[in-house]
Amino acid sequence: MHEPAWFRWARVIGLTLLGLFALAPVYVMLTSSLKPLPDVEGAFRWFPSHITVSPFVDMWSTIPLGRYLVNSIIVSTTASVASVVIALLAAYAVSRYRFRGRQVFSITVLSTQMFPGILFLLPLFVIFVNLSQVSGINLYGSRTGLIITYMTFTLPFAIWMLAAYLDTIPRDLDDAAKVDGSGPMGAFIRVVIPAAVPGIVAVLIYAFMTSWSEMLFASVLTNDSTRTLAVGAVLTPQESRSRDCRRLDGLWRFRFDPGGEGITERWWRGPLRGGREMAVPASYNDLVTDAAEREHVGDVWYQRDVWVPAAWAGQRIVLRCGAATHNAAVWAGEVQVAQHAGGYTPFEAEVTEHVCCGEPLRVTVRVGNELTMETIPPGVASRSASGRKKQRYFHDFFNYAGLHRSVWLYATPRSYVADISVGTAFDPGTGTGQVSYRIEAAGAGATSVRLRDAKGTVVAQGTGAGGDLTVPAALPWSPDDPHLYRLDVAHGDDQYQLPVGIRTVAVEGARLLLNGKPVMLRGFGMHEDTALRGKGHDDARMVRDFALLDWIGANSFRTSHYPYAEEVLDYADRHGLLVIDEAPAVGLHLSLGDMGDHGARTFGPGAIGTAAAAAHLAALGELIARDRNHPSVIAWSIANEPDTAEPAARDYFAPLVSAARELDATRPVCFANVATAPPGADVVTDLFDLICVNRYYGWYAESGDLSTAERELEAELRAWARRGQPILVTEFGADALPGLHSVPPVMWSEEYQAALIEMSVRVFRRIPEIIGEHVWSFADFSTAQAVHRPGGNHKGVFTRDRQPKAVAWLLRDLWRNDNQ
Ligand code: GCB
Repeated sequence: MHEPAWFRWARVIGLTLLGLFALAPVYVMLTSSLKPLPDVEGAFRWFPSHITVSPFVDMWSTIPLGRYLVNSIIVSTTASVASVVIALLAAYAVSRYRFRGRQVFSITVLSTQMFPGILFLLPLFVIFVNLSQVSGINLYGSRTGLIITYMTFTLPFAIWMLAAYLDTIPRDLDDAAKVDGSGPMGAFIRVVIPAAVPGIVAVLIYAFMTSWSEMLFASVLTNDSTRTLAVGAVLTPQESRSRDCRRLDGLWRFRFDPGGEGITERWWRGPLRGGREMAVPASYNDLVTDAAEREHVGDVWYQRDVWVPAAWAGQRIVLRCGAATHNAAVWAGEVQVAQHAGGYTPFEAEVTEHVCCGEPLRVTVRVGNELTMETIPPGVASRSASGRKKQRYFHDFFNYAGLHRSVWLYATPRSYVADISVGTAFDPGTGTGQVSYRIEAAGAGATSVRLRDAKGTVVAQGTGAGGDLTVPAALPWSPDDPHLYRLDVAHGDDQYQLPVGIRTVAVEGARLLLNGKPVMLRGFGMHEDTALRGKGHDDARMVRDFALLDWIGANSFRTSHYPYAEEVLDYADRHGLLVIDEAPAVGLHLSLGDMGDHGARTFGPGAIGTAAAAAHLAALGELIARDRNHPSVIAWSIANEPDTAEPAARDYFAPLVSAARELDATRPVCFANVATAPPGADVVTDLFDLICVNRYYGWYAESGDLSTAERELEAELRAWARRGQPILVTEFGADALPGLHSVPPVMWSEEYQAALIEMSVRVFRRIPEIIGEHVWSFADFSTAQAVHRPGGNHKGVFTRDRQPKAVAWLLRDLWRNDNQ
């Protein structure tokens, strides 16, 4: 038959497109990079910046990207085989038992399938994505999405194709197969399946391609920051009889990536070009001299070589990153081993298969600092008229970025202790302590624990993965005597030693009890912030900060506004500080003050929506998983100053509070309330155990008028007190430029700062429900450049280089007297 020319062309174009489509997975495999689409602002998003693939995460969580291909083949094959089996049975029924709607079925299938993909798939995709945004249910790029697409596309088409195929097999053959007594199923197996093999193969290929394209869509459109390929890291690396560590601090090769070329050009495949070096751990921002580099928005790359000790042969080798702010991907040699979102919690990946003991290993880390409406903390990046990428955010401290904490390479035996969680109880009446423990271990071997006192004497022991240890005449942990036991955990040949403080924390009425006794918290909201190093962890700064806390008589601090380095909590355990441990959820208030937009709504689609909520939940989960064994941590703070006057805040926070309680039922849960959500306006405080309030009467409110400020502060605190819950004032204070003096006290002078703090404390002492005062802030710190921030935020009681302002002496007198 004569084929018209247009038909030949259509066939060539069709086949070429099909070929390209089939090659798409190869493209992904070759580049091994999952690029996000750009953000498009607005409530209705034609293309979201990513599709959250959290339901896939469990499938992928343990599989490094290098094995993406194998993984997708396994998932796609399983899905296609399943759909072919279902389709074959349905097609047999359609073909052999004619039914009335057969033609309607054919027409429906053909009309949905034969539409050019772009016309049909794209609108469907946009609809799915928007429905997901609104409903919070992940319809695309999830298992649900996969099933829906199967139902709408693959299955009907496969049934239709196979039914047409089976129609060509004479029915007499079925009857012949039934002569010896077998039923329709027998005929199906003996005749239909063997005769339909070519059709089955064709449908299998079709189903496989469809399912793979599903996976591909989900992956290619996934912002890398939403997936955590590495297993979250919990146990801090340590040396023991069975473990060895290398801390990769020092100078790394370093390169800015303003054009976002690192991924496409695969910078991990060779030494980073450009000859720059960067200190680790440190923020890079204040170590450079170029303004655009200090304010860079996007990726930077770090790289170094490390010798993997020959003695580690046969061990399990792990690469761990203490904190990469705000998102990162890690390569061991050529293989991507980890990807992580969240700037203040550790992550790690086993790299045993990707290293050679006795040989050097090239470690490359891509660190991204961009904040979006789907990250925690949130932000918005845009381009200025000059073409520069700019980052806006809704919190006060400078958006420092880089490798902020140590990167480690460490080795454990193949069977190892993977995680430990302890809970403690103390009975002040009998003096008996309880330590309950749960061990997660991998590989063969027996698990056992021994609890030793400070002298090393075993006071209790147990076997197995979980249990309770009783310690008669226990020495409880407290700020006055931060007594620590040591839990020696063994699994197989592996050993891990965990410091344990036996203590209880409880909220009873309007009191906070530690070991059954009321405590008053005195201290600060702090920041990890110093000149040059920015947010990089620094033991020297830590030692000085704790020395000053001791000097001034503080017993407590809040890790405002993110989880601090693990070293800080270890130090707090040893030195008896009471810590409110905060998730990095700051700036969830899009209409606040100078940083926000007047009248902007915070929670909901187009603003802080389901993706941000998922990121928040993940950050909270990682915080609790990392810090739940620290006796110093007495409460979880879920967020700082969210807009809790907005009704939608309740639905946003309720699941987070439940998650925190589920993850750790032993500590109170709180958040720091903002001035725009006083009693009456706030819609969430009843969900929490403590009332924490940040109040700036005399500074942002009633500026310069301390007598009115005193009345208003007292009136508001008394209104909170009527709820009968304990109140912690998590922030109060005033900026003071070091060296600016004035009589009478006026704003910005050291005297005014002292007068405001003295007035506030006077009010607190009149209200019995107040269980603590945290001055904002411990030390001056760096902020984004802004007209109201002369060289940063100066609410520090200490200067940025940790010397006292006038108010420090006042607090010292006050708090040291309290302590006596
Ligand atoms: C706040 C914030 C804190 C700011 C502070 C200020 O309420 O929680 O991050 O630094 O006010 O000084 O404005």
